[in-house]
Amino acid sequence: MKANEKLNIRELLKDLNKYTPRRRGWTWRKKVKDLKMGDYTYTDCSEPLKQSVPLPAAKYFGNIDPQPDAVITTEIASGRFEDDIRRMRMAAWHGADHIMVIRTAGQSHFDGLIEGTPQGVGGVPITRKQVRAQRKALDIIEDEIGRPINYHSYVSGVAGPDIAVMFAEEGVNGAHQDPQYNVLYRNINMVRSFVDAAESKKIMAWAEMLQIDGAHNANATAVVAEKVMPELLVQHAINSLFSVKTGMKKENIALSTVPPIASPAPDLKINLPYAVALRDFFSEYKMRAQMNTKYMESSTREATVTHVINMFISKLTSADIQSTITPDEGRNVPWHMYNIEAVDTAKQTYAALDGLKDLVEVRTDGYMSEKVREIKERAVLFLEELLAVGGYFEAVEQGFFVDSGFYPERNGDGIARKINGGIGVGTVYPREDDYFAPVTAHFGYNNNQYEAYLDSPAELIGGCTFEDRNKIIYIDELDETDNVNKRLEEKQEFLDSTIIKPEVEWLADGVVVLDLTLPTSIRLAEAAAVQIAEKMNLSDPEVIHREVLHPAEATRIQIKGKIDFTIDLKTIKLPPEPFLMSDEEIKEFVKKNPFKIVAGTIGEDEHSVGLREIIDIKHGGIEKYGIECHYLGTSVPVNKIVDAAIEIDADAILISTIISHDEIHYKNMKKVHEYAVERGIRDKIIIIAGGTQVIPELAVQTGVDTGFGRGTKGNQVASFLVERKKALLIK
Ligand code: Z98
Repeated sequence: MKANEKLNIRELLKDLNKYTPRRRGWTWRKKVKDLKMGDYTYTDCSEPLKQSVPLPAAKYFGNIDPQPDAVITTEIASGRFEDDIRRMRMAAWHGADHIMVIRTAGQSHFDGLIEGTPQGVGGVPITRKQVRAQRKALDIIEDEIGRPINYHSYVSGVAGPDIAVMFAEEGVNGAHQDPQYNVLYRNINMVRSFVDAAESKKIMAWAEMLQIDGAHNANATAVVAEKVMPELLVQHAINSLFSVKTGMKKENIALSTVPPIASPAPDLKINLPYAVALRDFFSEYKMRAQMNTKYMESSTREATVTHVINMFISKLTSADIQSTITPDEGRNVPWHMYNIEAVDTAKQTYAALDGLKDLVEVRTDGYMSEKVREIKERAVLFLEELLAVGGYFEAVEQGFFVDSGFYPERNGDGIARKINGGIGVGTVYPREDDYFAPVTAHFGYNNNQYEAYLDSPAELIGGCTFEDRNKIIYIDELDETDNVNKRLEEKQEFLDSTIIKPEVEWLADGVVVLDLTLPTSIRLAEAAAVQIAEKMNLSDPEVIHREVLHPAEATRIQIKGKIDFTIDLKTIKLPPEPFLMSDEEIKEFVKKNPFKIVAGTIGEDEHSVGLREIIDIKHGGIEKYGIECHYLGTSVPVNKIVDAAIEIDADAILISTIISHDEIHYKNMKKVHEYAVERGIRDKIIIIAGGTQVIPELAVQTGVDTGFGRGTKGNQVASFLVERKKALLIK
């Protein structure tokens, strides 16, 4: 795959029935001790990528792109898996190596696998075809970036074990699995959920998938998230130990941890002791740190700040996986650009905090030790009471979980479920004495009558689908109207073509965002913004963010809408790219070949700002490269500037003109050139003319070496000077 080529989705979908995943299990990043990059040595970084998109500021540091040692997660699920694949490629190039795919709303309640690739709502339907296509795409993407990518979704709901089997067959690398999630948030019967979980976990253990639990959901659901801190530890404990008992390795069990509160509350005072308490209790397990979605509304700025502060805690307490909720999640189904922003936020923050633990230490006395101990004590007491009432099921019946009281306080508003209630109640049956399932990684009683096959029951049938992939039944599209091929047909105009439209999540969805500051109150601003969008011919306008700048003076509104026109790239005539040398190259040349220029605005032109910007170091002017600049001022007569150049033996003359009536700017350029010829220096001096009205092609026709128009920067001028001087030296 070439960097400048697009992924061909149709090609990718070909021969999916023959695809075999190339590995099983989870992959961690490879930490590099004292990684050298550019002028720096990194303490907590992993192997660099083969190809990537570095942070914008990297250009000041030799384009280095240090990759932290923590795995970086991004959640991508727009409803159309084919568009998500393109976004996965973008995210991987920015530094994500854990791609999580959210399931379409309600998939927890489907009692089996679904097939095909229908369009999803709030996520994508997790089907074999969809999973396979994405895993196959990630194989290609990981080859181009040079790092394995973990693919992840959910093993929850009433079809948990079926999904676990399909994931094991398809090389899915990680999954959320926690029966408490089913019970509390999906009202699935608790007995059924725990039985299913035993089976699912056993399969996940065989496939060496990484498991993430569901405790953090209590945080997002609770009335006051900090009050559920004790129960969070209990939920983690139940799922972790249960998983170990099914045969899962501890290093494949990740606790899903979320800092419970966010500023303007004093974030660190609560979230840091909580994180420390958690690590004290669960030091043998991995930590997956996610940010708390509870407080996320429509401000992408606020979400980003919360994310960064959360990562400060992750870094102080060594999270193994850093999740990146997109900063637009409170207002849209996540868009491409926000996934990328979140991944970059993580990469940037981790690079900034490299070596943090060598620089600062978390205190273990005073406030910290008291708070940590308090959280732990409350958790232990919670667990003891749970045991005293008869165990987890009884505790859930009594509404122990997600109560708004801070344990041992209880407000009676927890999520209570009945042991004899919920989806799938009464569907668990004891196995008969002669029960036998010829499958691998099956939990519990099996095949006592086939003693020779106790450890490998699948051998009796020559292997199950885990050993013999030919036994997997791959079903392609069943729905004739809602399938990927139909969707691609509808987008044909934009596939393999030069026709484009802007997009935020799906190819050519046409969505754009306007950012408006309106000098009025919030409600009026909102209504006015809709009118503005309509007048700009945007269809389906919808305000996605409102922010008071002042109750009367101004409101900021972000509004989205759709455009209905396209652009054909074939019609675009691109000017040649400005020639640019690196700063180091220019400096190096000037050091070896001392370089002098004279400069001034000429004729009767008093506009000196542009020229000063080109010269002055302040905004990156040419003096920063060591070029000796003699600025003669404004309205310098033509002869004087050339004479001055001769007097100081300058290498170049820089003239600037803004006034352009009667083509006076070109006429003056011609005069400078001709006078330089007359004085016999033209063949060894460079003459450059700049100004807002200067068109380079026309400037050259006057005899000067080149012209620079509006928006020119010092590095462009310096690059030209050096290039031209090199040519003169060769002559
Ligand atoms: C995250 N952004 O954790 P359905 N099982 C568990 C879960 O935590 C979740 C699901 C299933 C968050 C996503 N978690 C929230 C243990 C969801 C979701 O299909 O919505 O029921 O599964 O990364």
